[in-house]
Amino acid sequence: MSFFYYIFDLKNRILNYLLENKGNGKKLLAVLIDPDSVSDEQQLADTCKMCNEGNADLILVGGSLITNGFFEQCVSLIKSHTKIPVLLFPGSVMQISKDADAILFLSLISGRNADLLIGKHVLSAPTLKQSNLEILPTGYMLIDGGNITSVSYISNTVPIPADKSAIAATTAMAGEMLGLKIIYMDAGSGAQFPIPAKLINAVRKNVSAPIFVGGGIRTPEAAKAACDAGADIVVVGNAIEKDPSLIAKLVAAIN
Ligand code: 1GP
Repeated sequence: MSFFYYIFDLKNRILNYLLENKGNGKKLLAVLIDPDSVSDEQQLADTCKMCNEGNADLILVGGSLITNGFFEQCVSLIKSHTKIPVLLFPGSVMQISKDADAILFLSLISGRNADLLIGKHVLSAPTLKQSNLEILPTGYMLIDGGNITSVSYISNTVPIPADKSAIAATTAMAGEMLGLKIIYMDAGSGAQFPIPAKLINAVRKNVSAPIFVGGGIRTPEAAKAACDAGADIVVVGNAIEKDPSLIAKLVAAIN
């Protein structure tokens, strides 16, 4: 490997990690930490410990609405407790921390809210350019999970109906054609139902980008079903907040 390739490789460290695991058929677990749900530093340290012991692959940090002003401190504390890559999953332009490894640079392609397709990106671009964060251009797609979630309310967009696989597939295809490197399908945190296998599979058949699937996944069986349908990375937040010992069971189930 040439020196220049090596430099290029470092710049795309997380994307290459996702692509490599996708190529090897290894499924990944991403634990979502919502700073608003963290009550104190000890709870955060305990969650990180469970991520380490349970062999979680990625940690996502973010939330639709953060009211406790704990975001920056939360990211730096997580980094001090674990070597697992930390990816920002921002609900707003205020959720940027230079301490993370990468940012899911989300374009909400299931919606028609111009601000979330390009507007917020313009505002955050100068800050991101100056940071060392790896930028992961991500097509973010909300899928109806049976209830109105914070993300659909705050984003002021209508999710794709869960039985409209063709709409989801063509939306993901268009996102990939626009150059987005990752597709993230989300039923929203606390969704009543996770995204159906049929819809995940329709997207899988039509895009080669790594696919994140999250929202309403509460059991190892549901995580495995998402992976069997074509997800490369499953994201679990709420269920792990309630029972961090689930991490190890989720990792065991998907591989
Ligand atoms: C939400 O995909 C994540 O954006 C995780 O959802 O909290 O329901 O696991 P849950």
